Amino acid sequence: MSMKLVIAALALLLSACGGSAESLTVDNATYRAPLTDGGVGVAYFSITSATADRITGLSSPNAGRIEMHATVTKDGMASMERLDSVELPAGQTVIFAARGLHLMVFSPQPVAPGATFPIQIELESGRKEAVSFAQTLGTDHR
Ligand SMILES: [Cu+2]
Repeated sequence: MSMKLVIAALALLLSACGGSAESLTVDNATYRAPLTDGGVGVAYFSITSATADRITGLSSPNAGRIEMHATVTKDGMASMERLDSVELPAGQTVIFAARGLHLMVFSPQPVAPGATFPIQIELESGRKEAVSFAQTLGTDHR
């Protein structure tokens, strides 16, 4: 093989390993601890998957259970709906934020000041992303 061919093959390999087709980006991951013992924590984040996928599960070594909820307003009344999965259209950012999609964290362990709260996001494709959620203050979990 000539040196030119070797370089071309290497360039191909490098671009294949660039990972853009597989990329998953999580931003603005924040966690609000409950104010009282036995309360429920809430977590927000935004997520972008380069390929179409779905969030199918969430877990944390520091929580009993994590659910995905949507806040829906019907006739002026806000209520929450539990979601089994959330669609991630290819290349589109899906935002979990106040008064919209959110994570509810049941039986959370207390987090030390300045420490992060770990949550693993599981996708239908089998991908798993371990995310460190930064603590924020606040009480409105919707
Ligand atoms: Cu909720």
